[in-house]
Amino acid sequence: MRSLRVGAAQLGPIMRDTTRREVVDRLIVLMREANAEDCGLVVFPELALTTFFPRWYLDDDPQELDSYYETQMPGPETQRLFDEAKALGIGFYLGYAELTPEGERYNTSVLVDESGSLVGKYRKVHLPGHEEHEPERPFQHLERRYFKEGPDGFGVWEAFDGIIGMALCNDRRWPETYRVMALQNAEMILIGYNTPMHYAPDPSQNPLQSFHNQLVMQAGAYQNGTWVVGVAKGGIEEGVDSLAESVIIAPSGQIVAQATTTDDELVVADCDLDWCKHYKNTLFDFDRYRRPEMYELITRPKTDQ
Ligand code: ING
Repeated sequence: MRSLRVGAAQLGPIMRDTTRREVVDRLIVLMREANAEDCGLVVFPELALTTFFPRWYLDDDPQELDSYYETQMPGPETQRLFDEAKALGIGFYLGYAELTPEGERYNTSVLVDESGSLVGKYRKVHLPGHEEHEPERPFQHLERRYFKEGPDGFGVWEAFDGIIGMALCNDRRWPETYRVMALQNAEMILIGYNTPMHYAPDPSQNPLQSFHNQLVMQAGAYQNGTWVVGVAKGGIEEGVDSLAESVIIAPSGQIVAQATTTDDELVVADCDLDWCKHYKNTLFDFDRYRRPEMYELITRPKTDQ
């Protein structure tokens, strides 16, 4: 049985003046805890190195804006996280803000295997929020101003004796995210998130944040026969209350482990990657029901009606 013990490493708030060093210290504490519980993989949140800076309009302080991005991964502040992982023989997923040498800015995650090698990189496709400063909002959500949409779509990588996919936050709300990776045989999809409880465009959704969070990831897992690991940066961060409830979900759609605090918390589960076959070889047998010509037939616009 291909069993992978996964640690979902939820983070509590990271404040504006929290240093990278303080954050990496917290990540290493969680990584060591995961190692002590024999995890092979530890999953950190989206934008795990800094406060969720898209909540502010920062054009008047470009230096502060740039301070939230990493120009190297690993870089001077994160090398010791990679070193610790290699020393412990544990892999990890890390979300962070990426500034490329060409000056492109992405909301990015990397997958690092147990040998400390960088296996894969993903750049967020679904950027929520808005492009221009909207001062009437209680807080901004300027991901569409501070990041560019990832140009590569969704990929999967062979690692941890399985096929691992990556996504970020808003991606988890879109069914295509899971399906595109499942069509590449994903067996586990890792998703870090920062989700404010208040959704300014439609506050009627506020009381449903927890429900929607579970709904989309449980459906994504079940309808694609894949594990889904959702990891929050939660709690009240610079006055904004963000959803925690990090979760590990089986290919059946069942929640097998969930965070109970809004702070740094490790959630551990043994994930049998062969469980995926129970769904990929029966109900959701894509070779049988999603042959390309069937897909084309189903998705073709119905012009003849
Ligand atoms: N955050 C949020 C998310 O999709 C959001 C944006 C908040 C959408 C609240 C809906 C409700 O979870 C990110 N970073 O994508």
